[in-house]
This record gives sequence, structure tokens and C-alpha cells, in this order.
Amino acid sequence: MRTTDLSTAVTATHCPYCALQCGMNLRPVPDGAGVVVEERADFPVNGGALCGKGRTAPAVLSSRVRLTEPLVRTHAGRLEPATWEEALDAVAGGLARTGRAHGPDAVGVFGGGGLTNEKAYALGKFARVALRTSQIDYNGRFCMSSAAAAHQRAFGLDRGLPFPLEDIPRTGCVILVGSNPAETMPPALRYLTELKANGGTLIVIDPRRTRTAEHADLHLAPRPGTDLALALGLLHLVVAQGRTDEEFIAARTTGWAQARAAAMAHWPELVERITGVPVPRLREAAELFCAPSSAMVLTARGPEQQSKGTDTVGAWINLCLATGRAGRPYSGYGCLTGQGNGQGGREHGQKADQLPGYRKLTDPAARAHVAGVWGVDPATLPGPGRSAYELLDSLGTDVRALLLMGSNPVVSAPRVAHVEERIRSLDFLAVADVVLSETAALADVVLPVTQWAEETGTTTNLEGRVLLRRRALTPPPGVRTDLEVLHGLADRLGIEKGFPTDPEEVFGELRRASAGGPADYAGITYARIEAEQGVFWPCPQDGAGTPRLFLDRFATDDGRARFAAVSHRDAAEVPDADYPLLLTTGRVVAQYQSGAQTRRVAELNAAAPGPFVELHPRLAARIGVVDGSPLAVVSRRGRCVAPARVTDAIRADTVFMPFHWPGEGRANNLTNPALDPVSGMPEFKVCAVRVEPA
Ligand SMILES: Nc1nc2c(c(=O)[nH]1)N[C@H]1C(S)=C(S)[C@@H](COP(=O)(O)OP(=O)(O)OC[C@H]3O[C@@H](n4cnc5c(=O)[nH]c(N)nc54)[C@H](O)[C@@H]3O)O[C@H]1N2
Ligand SMILES: Nc1nc2c(c(=O)[nH]1)N[C@H]1C(S)=C(S)[C@@H](COP(=O)(O)OP(=O)(O)OC[C@H]3O[C@@H](n4cnc5c(=O)[nH]c(N)nc54)[C@H](O)[C@@H]3O)O[C@H]1N2
Ligand code: SF4
Ligand SMILES: [Mo]
Repeated sequence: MRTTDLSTAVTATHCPYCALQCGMNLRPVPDGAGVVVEERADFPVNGGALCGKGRTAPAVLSSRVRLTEPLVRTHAGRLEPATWEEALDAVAGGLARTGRAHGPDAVGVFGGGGLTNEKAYALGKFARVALRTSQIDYNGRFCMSSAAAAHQRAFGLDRGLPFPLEDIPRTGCVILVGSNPAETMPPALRYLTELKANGGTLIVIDPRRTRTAEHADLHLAPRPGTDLALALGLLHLVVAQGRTDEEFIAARTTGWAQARAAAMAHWPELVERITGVPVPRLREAAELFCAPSSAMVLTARGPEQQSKGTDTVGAWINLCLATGRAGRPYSGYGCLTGQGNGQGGREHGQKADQLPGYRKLTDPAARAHVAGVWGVDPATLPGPGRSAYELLDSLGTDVRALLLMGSNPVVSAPRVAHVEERIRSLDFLAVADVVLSETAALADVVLPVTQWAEETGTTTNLEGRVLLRRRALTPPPGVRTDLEVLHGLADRLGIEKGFPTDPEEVFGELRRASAGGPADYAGITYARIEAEQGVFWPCPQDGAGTPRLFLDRFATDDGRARFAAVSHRDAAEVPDADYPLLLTTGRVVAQYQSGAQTRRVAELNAAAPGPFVELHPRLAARIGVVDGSPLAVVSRRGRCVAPARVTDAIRADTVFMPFHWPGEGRANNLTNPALDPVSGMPEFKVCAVRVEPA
């Protein structure tokens, strides 16, 4: 343990929100009134720049907006303050009772990609060792799971970006697919403007002309849900124009013949009909991508949050492989991960099918290794469980008690009215959170936990760079860390050892559990992270980190990347006479996710006070609404009302809503839980709706 005087020392740390994990300094305010954020110029990823969320993050540390004591629901149905002993007894009792009555798989765990590596690791271990349940998954399933699955399939390994962000300005062309960093990672925009300053070109593919698209040399605005056809159409053109890299294909890939045949069935005119993108624009994109000697494709949630997200990402990877733009310097495919620890959160065992180190729960050797570190018989480890939506959908029937840590599904899950009803039908719900989120408000027990600046732990940013957040501030007396919560619960469930509360001790165990696995953290220590401005995994014991992957070989058994033989298919729901429009959903710069944290910050609320519906002026005129007037959006699953925002920056057949708010503007009332068959990702980015004045 390091001892620092927290009342005076400036602490170098990272933002609590998105996957960029911007570096920042926290300076204590005299008289113990918290901390202020200051620029931390030495951290290379953001070079001192922060967005408004990062700058205002300390506001959520205030006792005025956060939870400071445990709450237990009384017989009268109210949440009332309780002691930690009472609250932990109630949670352990509630989970154990359900397990005894209905079997271990009747107890579920739902985690979050914002949790540190230490917490995600401890939560997965808690589910498998203390609860013996297979029923654990997390909100990352809603985030980058399709890209992760496509990565695994093509490269044998899933690290969002196989190269550091600093490589982006050095490539010749970037195709940015369904990603809006101007709003979702503002300090990262500089990598794209530097690219252009260096003479590179930027293509943005988004049904909306976003603030990011404003920077593009070419903006393609496809119909939502048609990116798979678009990628295949570009590959078709590349083949037709003889721009493939046959030497690379022969030396470093497998499966080209089938993938090529599938792409050749997507001729440009057909792709124009499916996507709405004119053939000349497709040709222009293919030309811009092929002209320089290096190029990248980067995707985010636009093409991924679809019921065919895995195949769609596979098609974009095909384009990179066919042109030799993968596994080479300044070229490749990457996914921009979303949450603060979206990358690390999927590597250490809170995902339904995974063990630490990105090992597979179905692999006997992986089970034996991890069981050895945990000191349990491998036979006692449960098998894979359900994916996040399937888990939420099973609440109250198969899964009857739930421990939730780090997510607010009552706002963020698809078909959310149904999910809320499932959560309300649970026999027992415990929520650990920093604020009384909409989901915590439904709990039987609410456990108030410490926040980013009040505890130490590691996160892994979108580059696969493992970072350290040091405790900068003493938490209020009534809160405990998530690790202390898990320790207290395990203890009450009769597991006395194996759930330490010191993050560095947990990290030491995580290193051993991950050693030799795909996401190998064995050589990473807190001291090394601080000395090297983060360490890129894989980093074996006594080895160096790995900023750039795949330069010599891909992580498949034969070292070759695998093409995916994929064809276009429609979204699960397409427009018809009753629901003639497409809805897509996403984010605005001043709010984060379900808004549980950022809706509690005055400055952010002033900038983004509530939900809205973006629609094109032609559509607005046709239905008779003007900017600002209330608009109802109706899908087969529900209805929303929010003010109209009329803009010609969106396709006329599509409306857009951000999903950050509860209430009548809760966008997920409308969304379709149709799942990608490989990744379990719901179709957040496309469903059929109608709109009418409200
Ligand atoms: N301000 C803010 N920043 C955040 C977050 C936040 O909530 N708020 N969340 C963080 C997290 S967890 C994540 S995952 C990332 C997400 O980061 P992004 O993926 O950049 O965010 P989104 O707004 O969900 O989607 C990006 C774009 O996809 C477009 N899109 C919609 N449908 C389609 C489609 O069918 N095809 C294509 N090509 N594009 C489509 C939308 O118009 C939108 O502009 O942001 C992170 N950063
Ligand atoms: N319609 C639509 N819906 C979407 C999306 C979309 O694009 N469109 N995007 C999806 C995506 S990409 C994501 S990532 C999800 C995210 O949606 P959620 O999972 O709801 O994410 P958050 O709002 O970040 O919820 C995190 C919760 O954990 C709490 N918390 C923060 N830090 C900690 C901690 O250290 N410990 C504990 N115990 N609690 C903590 C916060 O206060 C908050 O209540 O939403 C998905 N939902
Ligand atoms: S871009 Fe992301 S990490 Fe950086 S300050 Fe904003 S929310 Fe925080
Ligand atoms: Mo996300």
C-alpha cells in the first residue's frame, strides 16, 4: 500500500466515463471539499484535452447527488436507510434463499463495462465460486460484442484496436463506420484531423451527417441496417477493378474464394437499391480506400448494434484483408470500444462464456488453469450462461434473484418496458451503485459504493492499454468499495478466503489467472503501468507489452486471418404500411449512457436537458410538425414522446433518438431485442416506427 497525503497531493488518474480513458489530474480543494480536474498533458492519448463530461466528473462525487448509506426495502415497500451489516445480511440471505429453493442457476449476476478489471474479475469469480451460477453477463453485450465476435472469428483474438491511436494519422485513408467521435470521444477527433493534415482521407458512413461527418472528405448516408451490403458492394468494386492484394491473400489468409463469391453477388446497382447510396459514391469510396498504400476501417456501434452485427463487421474485415490492409503497419481493422473499461471488462470473466485472460469457459485446459488459481475443483465451475438480453428476459421465471453491479438496464436495455416488468417480477434484487439509478430504485437492497476517484484500480482503454486509476480522495464514511461488497457477501455465503479487498492483491491474482491466456496480463504491474503510461496486452511475465498486433502472424492456429463468407440480409424489422420509417438511436456529447451519472451534473443537463427526435424537414412537413413540437414515435413494442428536432442532416426515411433518459422519452421503449445469433447483440440501431404529432 502506498501512503500519500490525499488532502494536498495532486493525483494523476483517468476519467470515469468512456473508453478513451483520458488522463487527468485531480487537485484537492482546501478544507476537504473534494477535488477539481486539471489538465494532465503527459498522458499521450488525450494530451491534456477533455470533454465536458470529464471536466465535470467530480460533481458526481458530491454527497448531494450520490448514495451515502445502504438502503433496504421495508415491509411497507419503501427503501429505508440500514446499516451495512443489515444490508449485506439481506443480500446474502436473498441470494442464498433463492439458490436453495430453485438451484444455483436461479441466481443471476449482471455486471458492467465501467467496472475496473479488478472488479470485473472478482464479480466473475464471485458468480462461479461463491454462487456457483452460470447466469452471469453484463452490459458490454450491448456494446461491442459483435465486433468482438468478428475479431475472434477473423483474427483469433479480440482487442478493439490492434494498434495505438497514434497510428491513425499515419495511414492513407480511414473509413469510419457508424461512429461519431465528435460527440462520443471528442479528444480523439484530433487523430482524424491530423490524418487529414497529413494528406490522408476520411470517409464517414452514417445515416446522419454528424459533427464527425462534417470533417469527412466523403460522407455516405446509408439506410440504417444496410452496412453489410455496403461493405460487400465496396469489396465487389475492389475485385472488379483488380485492386485486391493477391500476394497478401495467398500468404496470410484463408477462405477468400467463398468470401469473394459472396461479394460478387453484391453488384453496385443492387447495393445502391439496398443502401440508398448512389453507385458513383460507392466508386468514389472504393477509389479513396485503394489509392494510398495503407488504410484502416474503424467501426463503432452503428454497424455493430444490429441483428447481423457480427457478419457486418466480418464484411468490413474482408475488405481490409482482400486489399492487404491488415497485419501491416498503419493498416487494419479496429473497433472503437465504448465504456471506460469496455475492453478489460470483457476479458476477465463477467461475460457469460468466459474465464479470466479471455479464456473460454468451455475449454477444459482453461477451466483447469483458472480453477487452479482459484483453489477449486474444475468440475465445480459452471458452464456458459445466457447473453445479457436473454438473462434479463428470464428474470422472474428462470432467474429469480439478481445481483446487479455497474449497469442501469431500466433505461438502457432494448424493449425496455418488458425488461422493467421482468425486473419488477424478481423475488429479490440487489443493486450496487454510486447513485440511486432507475434500476436501483426498484431494488430490495441498494449498496452505495465508492467511485473512480475514491478507489484504486485498472482499466483497459480502447487501444488495449492497461491504465491505473489511483485513489485521490477519501470516500464518505457510509460507502464501501465493490470489492468490499463482494468480500462481505462471499464471507456470508461461507467463502472465507479468495475475495480480498485490496485492489493490487486482486490484480496480482488476475495476472496469474490470465497468464498464458489470449489477454495475458501476467507481466503488468501497477508500478509498470505508471512508469510506461500504460501497458498494452498481451504482456507475458517478464515480457514487453504489445502495442501493435498481427504484424507477423494472426492469432489463429495457422497464423492466417480468416475471411467470412457473408451475404446481406434485412434487419429483423423492415418498414411496412403501419410502421413506415426507420428508428435509429445513439448518443449526444453531454450525456453518458443511461444518464445515471451525467443527469446529476447541472452543467451537462443545461447542455442536453432531455430527449428529442431528429427528423428531416420533408418528413416534418408531411406530418405537420415544426421544430420543438411534441412528437410521438411508435413501434411494435411501445411509444415515446419527445420534442421534434428538424434537421436536414438525417435521411428522410429515418428518425434518430438519443437513449439517455427515462420517462416518456425513453428511446428503448421502441427498440427491437432481435439478437445477433453469434454475439447476442440486440438491434439497437434499427427498428420500424411511425411518427405522429403528440
Ligand atoms: N457523450 C457520450 N460519449 C460516449 C457514450 C455516451 O453515452 N455519451 N458512451 C460510450 C459508449 S459505451 C459507447 S459504446 C460509445 C459509442 O460511440 P458511437 O458508436 O460513436 O455512438 P452512437 O451514437 O451510439 O453511434 C454512432 C453513430 O452510428 C450512427 N448509426 C445509426 N445507425 C446506423 C447504421 O445502421 N449504420 C451506420 N453506419 N451508422 C449508424 C448514428 O447516427 C451515430 O452517429 O460512446 C462512448 N462515449
Ligand atoms: N437504444 C439504445 N440503447 C443502448 C445503446 C444504444 O446505442 N441505443 N447502447 C448500449 C451500450 S453501447 C451500452 S454500453 C449500454 C450502457 O448502459 P448502462 O449499462 O445502463 O450504462 P450506464 O448508464 O453507464 O450504467 C452504469 C451504472 O453503474 C453505475 N456505476 C458507475 N461506476 C460504478 C462502479 O464502479 N460500481 C458500481 N457498482 N456501479 C457503478 C452508474 O452510476 C450507473 O448507474 O447501453 C446500451 N443501450
Ligand atoms: S472523451 Fe471520454 S474519457 Fe475523455 S473526458 Fe470525455 S468522457 Fe472522459
Ligand atoms: Mo457501449
